[in-house]
This record gives sequence, structure tokens and C-alpha cells, in this order.
Amino acid sequence: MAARLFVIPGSHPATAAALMLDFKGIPFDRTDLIPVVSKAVLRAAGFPRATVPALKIEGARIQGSREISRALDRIKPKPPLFPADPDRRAAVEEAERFGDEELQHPIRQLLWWCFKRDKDNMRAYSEGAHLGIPVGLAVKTGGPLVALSARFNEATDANARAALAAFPDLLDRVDAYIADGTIGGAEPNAADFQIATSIGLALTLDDLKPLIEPRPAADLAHRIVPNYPGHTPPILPPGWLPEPATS
Ligand SMILES: N[C@@H](CCC(=O)N[C@@H](CS)C(=O)NCC(=O)O)C(=O)O
Repeated sequence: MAARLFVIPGSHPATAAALMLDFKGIPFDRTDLIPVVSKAVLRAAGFPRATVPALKIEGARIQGSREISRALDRIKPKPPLFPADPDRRAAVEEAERFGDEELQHPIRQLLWWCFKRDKDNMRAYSEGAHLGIPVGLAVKTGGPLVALSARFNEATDANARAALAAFPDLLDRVDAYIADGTIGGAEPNAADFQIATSIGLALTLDDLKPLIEPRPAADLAHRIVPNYPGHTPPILPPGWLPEPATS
């Protein structure tokens, strides 16, 4: 089965797609893209939208982490990414939607805010990536692309502050999905991959770590995505950070 996954290094939904391909035992080649440049490459490759993850598989083009989870279950039903029981499936679909629509983006905005502040931190997220130019050079010359990506993602001070203020509630939602068994079971499902990769990326930010580590959400991320590449030392203004939850 010929498969090629287009990713931007460090992208959480792209990491989810890669983990789901691994889970299915589907071998794939990976194309690493530089942000912004990625948009033109994806269009040229025939994808309808300009974001990763994007997957070419068996002649089809599938774009978006939620579209990919469904396509993988169609193409190779076992092991399943969605439960067969309709109620359990609905719960997993809702958790996956939450991960995609509510959890992903604030974390993406915080990361771009941090890269805007210090683009050298991008290097660690591109470890092992084949970008077509040396990673060091991409980072050194990447200032304008970082500025553009931060603009596309609306990674403003106001949105970074809003993302931080919302973060404890988002973590509560993740912990609740774990507590009710929607995610965090013995066999991972599509929502596990969707949510754990966002938490895995958030854990690479030292500023967010103390908010996550005491929670079940952290255990989930450590289990599903133990070696998320990248590291951002403390960089967010301390006054913007919420207090860690006390139990
Ligand atoms: N919710 C979409 C998110 C897609 C998305 O926004 N991906 C980002 C990377 S995390 C992207 O491709 N950004 C384009 C860019 O940075 O140029 C999904 O799960 O597929």
C-alpha cells in the first residue's frame, strides 16, 4: 500500500496522523514541509486545502486529521480507530472533534507566539526533518516565515493570553474524557491520537508543563506520544500564566 504523509515538523495533527498510520501498520513515506511554503507545495500536490496533515494513499488525497482517521478505518479496518458500538463511537467522535476544533488551535497559537519571540527554538522541533535545506539555515533565515505564520495563526498577545486563560478548562475537559473512559483505554482510538498529540506538544513548552504534569492528561500524552520532538524554555510572561491546579 503506497502512502505518503505531508507534515510540518512539530505539527500536532500531523503527528496524530503519523501515529495512526503506525497504529494501523501502514508503512508510509513522509514529506517534511517548511511552514508557509507548505501551502504552495500542498496545492501543487493536488490537495484542496493548504494545511497538514495531508495524505496520499492508494491514489486518493485525504486532508485533515479527522478525515484521515476515518479514511484509515475504511482502508484498513483492523485495528479500529473508532469503536463499533454506536454510543461509544459517538463519544469518541465528539472527543476527537473537541481535540481538533477546540484544543489544537490555542496550543498552536501559543507555540507561534513563542517562535515569534525566539525563532531559534524552532530548531528542536525540526530534529531529523528533511526540509530540502539544512535545518539550521531554515531557522536562521526563517524570520519572515515565522512572522507570516504567526500572523496566519493570529498568534497575537491578546490571543496568547486568551489561550492561557482557557488552558485549565481545556485540560479539565481532557481529564474528564479520560475519567469517563472515552479516551485513555488499553487500545488507543482516534480521539486518543488527536488529543494526546496536542497535550504532547503543549508539554514541550516549559511554561505549560507545570499546568499539565500533575494531571491524567499528562500520563496519556506520555503513553501515546512519549518522545514529542521540540523544547521551548520558559518564555511567556509569568503574569500571563494561570496558577497550576491544586488537588
Ligand atoms: N484542524 C486541522 C488543522 C490543520 C492545521 O492548521 N495544520 C497546521 C499545522 S499544525 C498547518 O498546516 N498550518 C499551515 C502553516 O503553518 O503554514 C487538522 O487537524 O487537520
